[in-house]
Amino acid sequence: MEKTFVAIKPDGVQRGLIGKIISRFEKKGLKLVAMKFILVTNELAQKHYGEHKEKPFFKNLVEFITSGPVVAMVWEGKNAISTVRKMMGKTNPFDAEDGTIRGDYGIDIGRNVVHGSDGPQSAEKEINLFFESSEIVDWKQDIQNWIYE
Ligand code: D4T
Repeated sequence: MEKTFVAIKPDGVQRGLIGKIISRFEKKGLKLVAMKFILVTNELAQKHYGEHKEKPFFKNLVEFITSGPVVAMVWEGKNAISTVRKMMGKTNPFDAEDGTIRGDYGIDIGRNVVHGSDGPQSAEKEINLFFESSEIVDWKQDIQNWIYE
């Protein structure tokens, strides 16, 4: 099954949205396989957002993601990467549909509440950046027959 990296950003944590966001992924049927509550270091932020290094918003982005605790997670399931992206909605909450996380909880592109990997390569890179392989929990979700045909 596919794995994806998901983070609740400092704005989501500060606004008390951790439970609500995790609950959405649980209810969807995705399986949580790793989770930790951390402060992202400047070095980790630079690596995570490396592709945006030349962008004008890069400095603010790094300042923001290192400004307070983050919930880092790995979720697993069929098409987990695109499922999470769909559930998050468009990058800019203004464009995100109602019913998506960013559509329901965000206003500003620089405070878009959650992150989710945008493809298999970034998922692998981000999972390895935030987690040791020993931190990924291999477990059987007993209700799986009621989620998958
Ligand atoms: P993340 O990576 O946070 O899940 O967002 P996306 O994958 O949906 O979008 P992204 O990589 O294009 O942007 C990364 C991050 O930068 C912020 N951002 C983006 C910003 O502050 N100003 C901007 O103009 C853009 C494009 C929001 C998300």
